[in-house]
Amino acid sequence: MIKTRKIFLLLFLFLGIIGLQITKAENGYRLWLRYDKITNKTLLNEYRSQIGAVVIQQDSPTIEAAKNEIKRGLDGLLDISIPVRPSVSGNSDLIIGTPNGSDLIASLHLDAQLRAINDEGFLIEQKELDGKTHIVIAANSDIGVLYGVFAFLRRLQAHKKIKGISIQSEPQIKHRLLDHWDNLDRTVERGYAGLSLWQWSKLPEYKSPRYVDYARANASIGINGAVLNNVNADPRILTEQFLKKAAAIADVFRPYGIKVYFSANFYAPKRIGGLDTADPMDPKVRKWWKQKVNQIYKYIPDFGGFLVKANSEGQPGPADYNRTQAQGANVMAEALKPHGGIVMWRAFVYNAGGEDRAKQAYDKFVPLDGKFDDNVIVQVKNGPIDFQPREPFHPLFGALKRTNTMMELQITQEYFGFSNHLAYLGPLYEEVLDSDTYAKGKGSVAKVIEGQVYNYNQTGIAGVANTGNDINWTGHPFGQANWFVFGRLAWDPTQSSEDIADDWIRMTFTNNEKFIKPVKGMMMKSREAGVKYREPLGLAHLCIQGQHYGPAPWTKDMPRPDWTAVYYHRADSVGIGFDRTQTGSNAVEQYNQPIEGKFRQLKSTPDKLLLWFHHVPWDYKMNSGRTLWQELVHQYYKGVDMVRNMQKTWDSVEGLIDEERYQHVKALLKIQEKDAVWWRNACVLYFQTFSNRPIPDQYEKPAHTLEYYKKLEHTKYYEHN
Ligand code: BDP
Repeated sequence: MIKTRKIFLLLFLFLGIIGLQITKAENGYRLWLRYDKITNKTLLNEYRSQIGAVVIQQDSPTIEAAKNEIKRGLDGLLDISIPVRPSVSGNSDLIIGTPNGSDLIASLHLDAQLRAINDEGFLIEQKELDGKTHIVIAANSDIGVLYGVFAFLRRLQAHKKIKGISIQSEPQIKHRLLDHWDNLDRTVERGYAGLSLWQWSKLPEYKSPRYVDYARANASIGINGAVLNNVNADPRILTEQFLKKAAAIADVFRPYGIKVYFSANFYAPKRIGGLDTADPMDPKVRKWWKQKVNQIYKYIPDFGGFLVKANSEGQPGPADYNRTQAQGANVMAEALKPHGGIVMWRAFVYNAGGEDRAKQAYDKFVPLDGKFDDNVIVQVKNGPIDFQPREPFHPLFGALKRTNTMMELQITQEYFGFSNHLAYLGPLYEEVLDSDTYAKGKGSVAKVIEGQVYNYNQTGIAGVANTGNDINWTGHPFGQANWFVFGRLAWDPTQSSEDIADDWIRMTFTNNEKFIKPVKGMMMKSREAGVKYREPLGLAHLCIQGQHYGPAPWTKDMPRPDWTAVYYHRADSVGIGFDRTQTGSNAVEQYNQPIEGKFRQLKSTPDKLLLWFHHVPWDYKMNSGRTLWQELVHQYYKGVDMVRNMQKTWDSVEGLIDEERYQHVKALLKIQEKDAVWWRNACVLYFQTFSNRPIPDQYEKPAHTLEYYKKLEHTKYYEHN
């Protein structure tokens, strides 16, 4: 009896330990930089035999960061204390450095290979030295070394072979930034993961350790800049008081290759400078910007520059003085130029009651081509309206031949269910980057922003951040994937978002194929699901105005027509959709042939953009054989089904990862399912009032009336969830 009890006890203990191993509590703080011990014994031994020591012969704050990271990573993954030494150990080692800083690296004959990559690039190569096989991480600069270290650790985290390794990698885009829409009071515009990371009231004295982890995360995916404050900019960020605080943040970021930028308010010369004008052609104003910029560089010697939202959604700008956008941008560019700083001038400019909002940025900026200084980059959102779940690519990509043009993507899920919904945005980013502009024959949007089409001397890409002070940084555990994929694509836009998802899952959750395969499948479909239950077939902006979470396709009578839903969908008894052909706004003319021709014709417009470009009759026969009305209903129902399938997928992986994150995602998927049904029912019932056609019998009937859904608009999104 006693014996059996003992056996049971031992068994319980054993199971307990196993359970603990699998379900070790995870709060998501470590993001994708978890360096837990590799549990696959063979692989572990292989790695251990391939990396006896780390050899570093040089020093600098960035090399120090690389050293700390590689040690932290290897100690964790290999579960040993890896020696870091200035000379080879006699075994197989990992040799890290630049030819200028390390004689060892200089002796390895990597010159030709290093010449072939740019300053931020790196090589990871296997090399023989005195009969031993070593792995070398080499770069032209210290920051390249750090990027190489992160790339190497990523391979180990993803259990990839390192035998015979040979990698050359360099960023294709120069400025790779996160734009934080963070206010100085720490609220975050369109932020759904808590308060701003920047603790302004404690700076510069207290530098939260979180700033280092933020910098590590960014450096690990190649992000090299952060705009600290909201584009709807508080001019006080430019006062000395805040410069001191921002300088403290910049000091923390510097070793990680991250430059600090500010959103600048165009009226700063008036609001904080005491001038009576902000006219960019006024000599006093020009002098003010010069002095202000000089002052900034005293505090932050490697300051990156300004991001500016001007004459848009109530922000001041040069038009207030009858000056052009270029004149506005150049006054700041002129001040920044001697210091090497840049201006990212947003093309997100549109007037109330003007022409089709989708046309306005192109119409405003194309005539200014060539008028911007060469350290200005015009920053263009991925689509012509505003970060909708699906838009065609912005026609400004490829239209500016003599003006640097960069892209702005949204990582925060303003139109994608905030941090409540799972939407992997990699496929959205990939879709726009891969679109052919035909600016100079076939060639993608990515090539334009890489500067390969028109030889831009400054290139850039920015993502509106989804970070906040939530313990897991992004609210939804899968929100981290959007930060990750943004950085990876910014480094190299030709990568596949699916491969990046694969890396992310392995690093963030597990290398267990039983988990990876279904979860990757779920991620890859999640953006499309979000499109279908919200705005299928090229519809846009059907959300509740202001907050943008739930559906309100009936919205009209707002102060600005282009802030209403009816402006975008134009449903009537004949059909639905925005006619952007010659019979409508003719926005299609802004695209190059053959894209223009394709979008102009109903027949050749892809279903997914149909109602973006055409007003289509309800009985129009779609490619599927369904009528437009039936197809619209089908898409909405399909969107909900896809979310239900995501739930099933998630249920099927229970036990394969930690309980904490598993349950978190499960609960959020429940909310997402409820919301998807809400979107579907509200939209289908509303559009039915125009189509006057039935919801086919095979579909579940909406649980409530249209009136019910209309009322939900007036409760806060967090009340009815
Ligand atoms: C819109 C957001 C608004 C931003 C604006 C922008 O709703 O909060 O200020 O974009 O990009 O989508 O300036």
